[in-house]
Amino acid sequence: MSDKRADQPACDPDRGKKSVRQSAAVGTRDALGPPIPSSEITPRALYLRRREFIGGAIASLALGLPSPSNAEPLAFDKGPFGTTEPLTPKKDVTTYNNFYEFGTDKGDPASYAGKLKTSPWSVAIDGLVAKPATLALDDILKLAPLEERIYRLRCVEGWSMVIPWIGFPLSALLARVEPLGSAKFVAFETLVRPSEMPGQRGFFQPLDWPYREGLRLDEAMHPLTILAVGLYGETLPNQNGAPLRLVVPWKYGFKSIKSIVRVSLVERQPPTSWNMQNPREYGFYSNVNPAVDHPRWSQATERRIGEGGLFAPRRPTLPFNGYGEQVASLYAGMDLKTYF
Ligand SMILES: Nc1nc2c(c(=O)[nH]1)N[C@H]1C(S)=C(S)[C@@H](COP(=O)(O)O)O[C@H]1N2
Ligand SMILES: [Mo]
Repeated sequence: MSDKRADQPACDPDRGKKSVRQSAAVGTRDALGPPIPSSEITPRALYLRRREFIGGAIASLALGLPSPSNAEPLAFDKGPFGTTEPLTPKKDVTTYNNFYEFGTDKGDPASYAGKLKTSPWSVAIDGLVAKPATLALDDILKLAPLEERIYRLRCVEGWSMVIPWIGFPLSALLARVEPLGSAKFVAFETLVRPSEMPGQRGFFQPLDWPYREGLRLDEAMHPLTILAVGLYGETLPNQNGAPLRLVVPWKYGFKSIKSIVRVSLVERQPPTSWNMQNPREYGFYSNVNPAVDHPRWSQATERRIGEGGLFAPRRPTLPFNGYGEQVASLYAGMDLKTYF
């Protein structure tokens, strides 16, 4: 790794403060309206296929602009583990982002990700599996019913949000390829496409591409771990990782890798992007832990985005981001200061 990258204050709490939306309004569950039963909705695949023909495409072609939103409604049921905390306003969820493939400022993903072509899309699932497969997004969507999961997202930079994701358990995708007994970890990769991802072009490259993440197999199989295809009832905006991204709510946000094109079952702990970039600052496990500070800042508290901006009181950060009841047993007997 070059010194240039090691010195870069990449996942930095001060980065992008200028673009924090100081929204007073706070979303609620009611803003979404009641979930519509799946049986009353056109098959999901149809929605996603329609995006190729209509969506925002015609309007943006006519105006010569990148489409601000190709969002299409999704059919879903209410899933387990949802928090009842107020939702972070959609505007914040979709304009204050980390997605370094599009740039390092918080506003860059919303500005530049509109040009990413997310259809067609397929995911290669390989490695230590009985049935390796390359699955088109439509086939992935048939693996399990979509659920809404309202999760807290805690970024290692010291901010958090509450996001109503739409997705399904990662375990359903893994079951499809039948992991072998020798598989102990799951590795994930994001798309590399410099022509559509300005952060992958030019002189300064903050990370080695592809963006890589990984989980232990038991973490990957845990029912809290989902692949998200939507938020706020609609398909994912590109800046949030369309068309398919991981969400692991008890870990720092950088584990929740976006725009996934490859999932590999492996025997050994796989290399992961932020750990490669700075192993002293970013561990493989990266479970949210108020008792283990980042070398350059405390992790004891967090700022909830949308709650009165920089002047709102910080909240205490909870062990495992408040999901300890579900996941603490995965780490029984492990020293979480060593395995941070
Ligand atoms: N491919 C990719 N995935 C990524 C990132 C990234 O830069 N590239 N940033 C991560 C970080 S640091 C966070 S906090 C979350 C942010 O997700 P959101 O923008 O949907 O809130 O995405 C994670 N997934
Ligand atoms: Mo993050």
